[in-house]
This record gives sequence, C-alpha cells and structure tokens, in this order.
Amino acid sequence: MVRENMVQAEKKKIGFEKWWQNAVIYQIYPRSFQDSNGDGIGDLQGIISRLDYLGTLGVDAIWLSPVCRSPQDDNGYDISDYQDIDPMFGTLKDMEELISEAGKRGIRIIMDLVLNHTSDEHPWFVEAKSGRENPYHDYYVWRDGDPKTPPNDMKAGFGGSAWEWSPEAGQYYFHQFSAKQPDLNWDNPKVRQEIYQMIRWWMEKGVGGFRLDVIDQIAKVPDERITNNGPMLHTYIRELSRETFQKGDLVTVGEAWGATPDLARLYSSPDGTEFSMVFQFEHILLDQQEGKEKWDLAPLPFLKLKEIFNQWQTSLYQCGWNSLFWDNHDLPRIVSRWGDDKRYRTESAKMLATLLHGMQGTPYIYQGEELGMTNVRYSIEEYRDIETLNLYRERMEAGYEKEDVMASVYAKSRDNARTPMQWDNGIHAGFTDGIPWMKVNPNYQEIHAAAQVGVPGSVFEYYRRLVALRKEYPVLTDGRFLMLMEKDEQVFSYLRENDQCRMLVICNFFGNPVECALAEEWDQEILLIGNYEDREAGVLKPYEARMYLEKAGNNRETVL
Ligand code: TEU
Ligand code: CA
Repeated sequence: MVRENMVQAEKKKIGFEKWWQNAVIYQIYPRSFQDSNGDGIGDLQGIISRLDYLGTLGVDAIWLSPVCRSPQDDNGYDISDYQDIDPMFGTLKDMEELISEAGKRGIRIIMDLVLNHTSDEHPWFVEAKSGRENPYHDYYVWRDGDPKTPPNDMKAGFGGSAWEWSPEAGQYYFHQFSAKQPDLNWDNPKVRQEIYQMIRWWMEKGVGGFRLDVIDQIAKVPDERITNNGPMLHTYIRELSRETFQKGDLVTVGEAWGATPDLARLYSSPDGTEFSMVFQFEHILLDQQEGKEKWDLAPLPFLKLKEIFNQWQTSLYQCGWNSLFWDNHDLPRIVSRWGDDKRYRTESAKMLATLLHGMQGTPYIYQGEELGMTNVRYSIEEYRDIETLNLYRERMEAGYEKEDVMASVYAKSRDNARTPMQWDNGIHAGFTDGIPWMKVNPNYQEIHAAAQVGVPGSVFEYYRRLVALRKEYPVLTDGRFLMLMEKDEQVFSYLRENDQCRMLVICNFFGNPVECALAEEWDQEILLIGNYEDREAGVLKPYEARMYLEKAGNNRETVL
C-alpha cells in the first residue's frame, strides 16, 4: 500500500496521474462498425454487441463519431439535435445502455461534439434564417450583400464559396464546410451558454469524455479571413472547459488542424484549463505538395516525419500531452499510405503500430487499424463522402485527367476509412445481413477479425500486446523521449527513459533490409515485442520493428 501511495505521489508530482495518460482510445465510425437491424447502417446496438471484442483488445475508452440527430449531409457532422440520437443509430435508451455496458467492461464512452456549426435543419437555424429580428438570428454569422456577390472570396472546406445566400433572410450566412453546415456565432454568449448546458446534460448521462470537432475554428473572424486560431479562441475554450469539463473526470481532445507545439502547450496544459490534448496534423500533411491540397500527392519526406515527431514529443514533455494517431475517419488507412498493403501488409502494419505506441501520449486505434485493414479502389459511383464527390466533380469540370483525379481519390479519400468493418468472411464481412450503405472492401475474405482474434502472429494480437505493454511499463507513460539516428534515411529509432528503466524502439520504415548496429547492440537486452519470429544479427528486415527493455544495471552508454 505504501509503495502504491509513493508511486501515486510521484506521478502527481510530475503530472501523470490522469487516467487518460495511461489509456488507449479506440475510435468507432458508428455507420460502418456493426449493423444490428439489417438496414445496412451500423448502429448503437451493433456496437454493444461488439464490446467484448473491444474488451479483448484492452482499450480504455471508445470515441464515437457523431450519432446525434442529423440529415447526414456530412455523415452526422451536421447536427440538427444535440440531445437526441438519430433514429438510424438507435435511441437515447440505446446510448444509455451503451454507456452502462461499456462501463461494466471498464470502457468509457467519448462523444464527438460538433460545436463549430450545426445542420441547417437545426431548429436554431430554421428560426435564425426567418428574419433579422428573430432571437436566434445572431446564433449564426450573417452578412448583407447582393445575391450575386458574396462578402468576400473565402472558400468552404468542401468546395465553393464559404458564403451561402439565404433568400428567406435576404442575407449571406457563413459556412466553413458544406452549405448545410452553417457556422455558429461563438461571439454570442447565448450560443455559448446553450452549448455548455447541452454538454453538462451529456456529462450527467455518464459520458466519459468529448472529442471537439474543428475546435480551433470556432473563433472565426470572416471579415479578416480568419478561420482558425482566432483572437478569442482560448478565451472561449477556457470558458467552455470551466463551465463543463472541469466539473468531471473527463478526457477531452480537440481537433486542431492549425495546432503548433506552442499552441498545444496551451491546449493541453497540465493545469487542466483547456483540454486533455489535441489532435494535431503536422505529420498528416507531409505527403502533399507544398501549399496545395491533400489531393496533390507527394512522397513522404521521412527525415521530416522524424523531425516533427521529435519536436512534438520533446515540446510537450512534462508541460502538455500528445495524442498519438495515424488513422481516423477522415484519413486514408496508414498501412496503405506509409506501409505496404501488398507484400508486407502485416509486417508494416505492426511496425507502424510499434512506432506510435512506444511514444509518449495517448494512442488512438481507428476501427480496423488493429486488423491491418487497407484502402480501397472503387469506381467513383461507389464513393459516398461529400468531400470526395465534390473534389471529383470540381476537378473533372476543371479539365483534370480522370486517372489523375482517381489516383488522388484512391490515395486520400475519407471513404478509405469508412468502408464497413471486416468481422468475418461471411456475406458483407459480417457487418450487415442487409445491403451495406457502402461496399465492403473486397479483401475482407483475407482480412477480418475472426481470422485474427486469438491467433498468434496476427495484427490484432500484436495491437493487443502493445496495449498491454502500456499498462505494464510506466516508462511508456512517463518516460522522456530521446530521438536516435536522426539523420538515418531508413531507420526510425528512439529511447524512452525514466529513473527506473530505459526502452529502445527501433524500426525499419521501409521494405528493403538494412544493416543496423544499434539493433545488434541492443539485441542482448529484453525484447518486449517484435514483428519477426527470428532476428538476423545486425540487420533489420523489411519493415522490422523491435521494442527492447534494457536489463537492470546495464546502463549502456548509447550515443544520443
Ligand atoms: O474535420 C475537419 C476537417 O477539416 C476535415 O474535414 C479535413 O479538412 C478533411 O477531412 C481533410 O481531408 C472534421 C471532421 O473530422 C470531419 O469528418 C467533418 O467533415 C468536418 O470536421 C466538418 O465537421
Ligand atoms: Ca442499422
């Protein structure tokens, strides 16, 4: 008992006592996870039926992409009622059952809060557009003008102008995403108070945390073309946190495409005044042409990737907290993107997982990532995502070659992550016994959970071990990160150390074998996990990954 108290006291001193600092979080895209009623769309009862699978994986929390009422223009990121569940996913009772059933397995439920905008079918907007005198009018961002000349040339995230003319209101309204997603006016204190009341309502239902959609865009100043990092941003975030999150023991993660390490020290300050952490995207933006869009492909600059991870790991050490992710519902699947989804699919999936899960922060596993699920190459008619379909239409109208546009879609479409979860080799991969809302990846016969759970050597069992290691070794939570071999063009290696022990993570990031003295040097230490049965002295095989624990007392002198 004394030792446990001492360890807790030690953690408190350097700020590692939060449950989510030793947690692994699993993201579910409900529409594609498990259908329970044969309508071809995933739902809450489907998730409940798969909780034991997630318990086996060992995750501590589940982040649900939005399940609130929505016309589904952007697959639920256009909310029309924040306090009701969309019938396609189930009911509030189903949500309460999910929170309770997950809780029995030690799993918290994290909801996705879309606070930058609502659906244009939200009652607030229906009222707001009815006229300037309406008390809800200022819940949104309106500008005068003539129907043919938008207030300025700002563009929306899904193509076209960021200004939409409302004939009813006789004004333009601002939308950073689709025209069916009008931006909320956070400068209006009534908007903020309505939002805080809604969040507290979900907290009372036992929700264990929140993911905050595009939260760094809420303090927009359209007249100055400011979208993210607006002047009032941290004022609003601190008020939001004070009025809601700080009243519970929640994990909160803000989506911040414009985050830098300096800003992240504010967002994830250990004083708890803003969020637990943010999703930052510097590594995600690397394989696109400078100053262009994600569709304008470029090879991954490997040394830059190492530099960015090194910067984020060292910048937030003991003064903030990192999220750790490769995949989410907006991103292509990492094994296809930066691994090899053909010849070395399982090796590269495991290598990428080792690299990420050895770092300091909270790792996120996106549904199917733990199976090594891959991107797809569909005909354009088989895609569903508004962003992809708008891109295709815009670039074909602009005269791009179809094969170039499709190459961009294959590489970066958000639908790569949204094909149905592959459970078994039955019809539609066990996702539904109806017609799936989107085609199942044809490779489900080879890649599915039933062939991996409990099967030694599978990607699933590898992820399960990585999750367990985080529980077993506090150094993975509190250890300092030290990058090694910074200039090496093929190997990604780093140390984790605290005053109890040291670990080495060493990965060959590519598909050709490489000689590596450091791997040989550490091969006399304890191998905690690796993605090859046999190791060759001094050589890392294609996509080979190893995590070593230094034997007590060895204190080898490793050149940093
Ligand atoms: O995404 C924010 C966002 O900017 C992404 O749309 C990103 O720009 C794009 O996916 C890159 O290709 C959040 C949600 O994660 C996304 O699903 C929503 O579509 C978007 O906000 C609007 O709510
Ligand atoms: Ca369903």
